[in-house]
Amino acid sequence: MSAEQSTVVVSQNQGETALIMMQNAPVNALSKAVRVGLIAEIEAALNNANVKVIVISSQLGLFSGGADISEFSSGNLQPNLPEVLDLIENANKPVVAVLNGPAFGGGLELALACHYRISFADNKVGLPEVNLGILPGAGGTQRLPRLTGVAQALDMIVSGKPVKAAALNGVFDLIVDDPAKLMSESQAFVAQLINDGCEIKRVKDIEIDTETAPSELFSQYRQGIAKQARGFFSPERCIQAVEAAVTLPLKDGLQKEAELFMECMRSPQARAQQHFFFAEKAAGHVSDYDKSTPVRDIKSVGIIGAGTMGGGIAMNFANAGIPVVMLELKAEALEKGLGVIRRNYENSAKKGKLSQQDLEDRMALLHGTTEYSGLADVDLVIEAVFEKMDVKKQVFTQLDAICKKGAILASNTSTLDINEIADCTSRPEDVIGLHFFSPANVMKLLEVVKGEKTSADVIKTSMQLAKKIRKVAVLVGVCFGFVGNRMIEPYGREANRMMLEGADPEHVDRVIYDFGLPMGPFTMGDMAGLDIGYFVRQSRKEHIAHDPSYAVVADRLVKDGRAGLKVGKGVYLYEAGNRKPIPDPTVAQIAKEEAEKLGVKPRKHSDEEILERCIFTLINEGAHILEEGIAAKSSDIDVIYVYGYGFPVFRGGPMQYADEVGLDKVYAAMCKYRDELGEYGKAWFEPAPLLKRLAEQGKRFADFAK
Ligand code: 3H9
Repeated sequence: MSAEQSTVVVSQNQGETALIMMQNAPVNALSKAVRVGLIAEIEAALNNANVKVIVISSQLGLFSGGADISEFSSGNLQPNLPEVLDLIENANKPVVAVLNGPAFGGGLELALACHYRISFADNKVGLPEVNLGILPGAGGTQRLPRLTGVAQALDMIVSGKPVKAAALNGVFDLIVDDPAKLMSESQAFVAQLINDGCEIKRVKDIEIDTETAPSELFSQYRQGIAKQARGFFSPERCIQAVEAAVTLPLKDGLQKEAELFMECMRSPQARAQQHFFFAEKAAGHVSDYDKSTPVRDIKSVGIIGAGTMGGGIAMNFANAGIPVVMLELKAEALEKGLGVIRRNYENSAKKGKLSQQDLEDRMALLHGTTEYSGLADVDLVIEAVFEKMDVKKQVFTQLDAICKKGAILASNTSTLDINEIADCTSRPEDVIGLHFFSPANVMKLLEVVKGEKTSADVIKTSMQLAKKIRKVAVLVGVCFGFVGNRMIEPYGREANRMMLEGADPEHVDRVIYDFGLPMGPFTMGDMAGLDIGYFVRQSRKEHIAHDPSYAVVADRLVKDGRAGLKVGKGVYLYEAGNRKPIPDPTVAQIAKEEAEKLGVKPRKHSDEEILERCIFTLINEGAHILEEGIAAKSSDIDVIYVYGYGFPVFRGGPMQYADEVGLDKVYAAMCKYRDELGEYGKAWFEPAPLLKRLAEQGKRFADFAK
């Protein structure tokens, strides 16, 4: 492509300056067309005797979002970004990057290869490649430490977190306070540069003072991130790349960076994390509404229930500046709820995450009422009352009578039928499920549950509102437990059944923890309270009655008063004030007794069996959910599992994990356990028809569209 043909990179000469502008909407991803365009425009400027300085900037609101991630899987990478940056660094005329907006990944690397950099103070820059399972592969790991110092570069590259330009020492030659003056001050900078004889400052000529980067710096850093980097492949490679920057000249360091980059790029984790990047964006692409669908104005929110859940939900809205009215019928409960919220904010303030002023501002947005009439004027009500259909129906009948026309009536139910709830009102089109995850002020996930009659504008409003309160919303359909809790059921069931078959709970938990979840099913059950699961099983007896072994050990523990962490004993024992689970041989004894009563034979469980029985049955349920249309796409399930259940992002979510393992293997394992585990196997291991079909066709869940 010639310079004239490129539309994503344009250039104009202003006196002795060639101004090269990127305009590849939406984020100036450095796609092949941009790379070709940049090369063409830079070469044209270098060949133009009238041009003394080259400026690279952007026509869009941001400088660049980095390499085009969608190109990684196509392999269509020539000319590659390092080639473009080589051309820039070796140019015999000064090249100035003017960052008129955020620069991430390859976008920042492009700027680092230039001879001068200009930005405004509050602009955000970063190298977030680690979040995609890779590392900065266009010189970022070599050039950033040379400019800003090893410690800051290491932290930016390994954490992936952006920083303000003004906080990035040594990188910018000019920082402008007022973004509106960026271009005029850049022009003055360039004029001065020309006046001073166009000196070229190449980062490759900077040598790192090795004394600033002793080996302890790296070992301490490794130790410091060990917990959060557990299971991840790329953080360690990021560190190795920066280590190379300290000891090697730029050319060799770039070679090392390229090797490590390719090692990461070829890893399943890179595929998983890049899948997840697009999965999260795709969750917002919903076919139930379009651009023309109106959005309701949500200026105030009512919340019914000031307990843990209601309080957590309320905080989300207060944090976003939206006033909240909280309803509790008893003044005491209301006071208590508001007190808990204040204490939560105070804890944040103590940790320095919130100023005293912000704390007071947020509390001022929270009002209480003990009467339904207090909710008459709000635009959205979310109920977080006891999880029982009768109770929910009473609440919605009252809301129907009280709330103004056009108000959205939402339930935070985690399991119950939204259609049944909606039908007890005269306005089922205004009713929707907004399923927050506990703790609701912390967890990023929101399952938005559409009923049969929920109107498109209510769905659209809910999805947009989720963004405003900084949640990741996934739209799902109605069924027991929706997506997340429905899929967790077989996972917990298998863990319990294996305990009955003689597996040690700590063995099961260890396998799941090693797979990458924050904790295993038994530790999770104890934390949530074993009585919660017991209660759900009581309400679903007809669905599990055919399996007399279903969670019998857990049932017995609850009946024996072992409800989990909160009472100091559940599957594990706990010392007062300590959350560390202590294995208890009594539980194995209980399991043995129950197994004997039921005639369940003891079985030796390999790590592989534990993992497959817990995770593949969860995936199999996901396949049902997908085919039933409860989730619109497999990537939506992945988003729910990563944000709602701590499924490791380096596996991309359960459906991506299945696609990576191969659906033929998942299918074969389901068949194996179905055939091996007798009646129990027949009851619970029948592969979902969709899993079978896709496996036979050699396809992936990601290929499935309803
Ligand atoms: C890299 O640079 C590697 C190099 O080191 C080495 C190379 C050799 N590519 O988030 P938004 C899409 S790796 C392709 O809603 P915002 C996104 O999917 C890259 N597409 O906008 C969405 O599509 P859709 C390192 C991209 O304004 C649309 O653009 N860089 C890319 O809220 C709008 O996105 C990163 O990791 C991309 N790089 O936020 C930065 N980025 O409309 C990743 C976005 O179909 N990107 N899209 O859903 C971001 O963090 C944010 O998108 C950004 C803009 C802050 C830039």
